This record gives sequence, C-alpha cells and structure tokens, in this order.
Amino acid sequence: MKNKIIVVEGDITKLQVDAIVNAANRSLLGGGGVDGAIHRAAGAELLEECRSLKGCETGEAKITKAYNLCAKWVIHTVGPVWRDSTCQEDEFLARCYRNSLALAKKQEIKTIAFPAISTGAYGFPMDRATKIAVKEVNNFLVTNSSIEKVFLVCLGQSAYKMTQRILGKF
Ligand code: AR6
Repeated sequence: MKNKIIVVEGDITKLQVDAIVNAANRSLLGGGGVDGAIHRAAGAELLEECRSLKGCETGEAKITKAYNLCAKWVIHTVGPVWRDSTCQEDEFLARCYRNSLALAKKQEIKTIAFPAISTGAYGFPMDRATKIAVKEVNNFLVTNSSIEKVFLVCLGQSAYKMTQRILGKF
C-alpha cells in the first residue's frame, strides 16, 4: 500500500487533487498556518460554508466545497494541541486521519492530500506525528480500495526528508 502514499514538498493549496485536508481549529472559522492559506486561496465563500457547520470537535472531520482552490473538496479536521503525551494526543491525531479518510471514502474521493496535522501551532512533535499519519493512512489503504492516492504534504525540506525517511522504514 506504500506505493499509494506520496510525500510532496510545498503548498497544499496548489495541489490538483479531489480533496485537501485542513488542519483547522474547533471553530472552523479560519486561523493561521495551513488553515489561513486554505481560506485565503479558497475565498470568502469557504468561510461562509464553514459558519454553517457550527464547529468541529478535536479528532473529528467535516467536509465543504473548495471554491477557488484546484481541489473539489476541503476536509476540515481538528488536531490535538500537544501537551506532554498524557492527554491522548496520539489517539486524537490518529482519529483525524481515520475520520478524514472515512469522509473521503463516503464522498467517493480518489485523491487526497494531508498537511502534517498538529505539527505547527499545535506543537505536536513532527516525527511522532508523521509515524501516526503513515500508520493510519496505511491501515486505511489496506482495508479500502476506493482511494487511489494519498499525498502527505510537507512544508520545507526538513519535514519532507523526515517524512520520506519514516515512510521508507514503515
Ligand atoms: N501547505 C502545506 N503545509 C503547510 C502550509 C501549506 N500552505 N502551511 C503550513 N503548513 P498549522 P496545526 C504546515 O500550524 O499545528 C491554525 O491557526 C506547517 O509547517 O497550520 O494543526 C488553525 O486555525 C505544519 O507542519 O496547524 C489552528 O488554530 C503543518 O502545516 C491551528 O493553527 C500544521 O501547522 C492548528 O495548528
């Protein structure tokens, strides 16, 4: 299944895929980081649709249209804030991947791109988060054939190299 997982470096808003995943916050009303970039690129209509969703719990996921983005859909998920590993952060992060992929399957999405959820403002250690991402995506692909390609999008060379290394060892 590893050949369906592709690591890319760059801005997730530029990708031509069926769906991009947003590392949002519980309000779903925008923010900084990848969330800010997605809202800027998608346009004001995205925020309008997000308002109707009435927020999202940590580990859950909700879907909207993607408006001015190249993608058709945005799947908004809320990662955990990293504290000290004792607050079920690993499990909540795993749920973000599982729930996003389940939504994608339901929507008949074939290609999907994830940012490194929780590894920016939310402070989750990048290597630990990447291992969880690779494990959850692989688990999904083993039991589901609907999704053809999953892109793990990294901002910067060091994140890219680390993700390649973790995927290679998996
Ligand atoms: N394309 C791909 N990856 C990106 C991009 C981009 N355009 N921009 C940032 N990253 P973060 P979080 C990477 O902070 O930690 C927001 O304010 C970044 O390098 O965007 O889940 C929300 O509203 C990092 O590796 O998300 C929430 O309040 C990763 O994306 C909060 O931040 C995630 O960083 C969520 O924090």
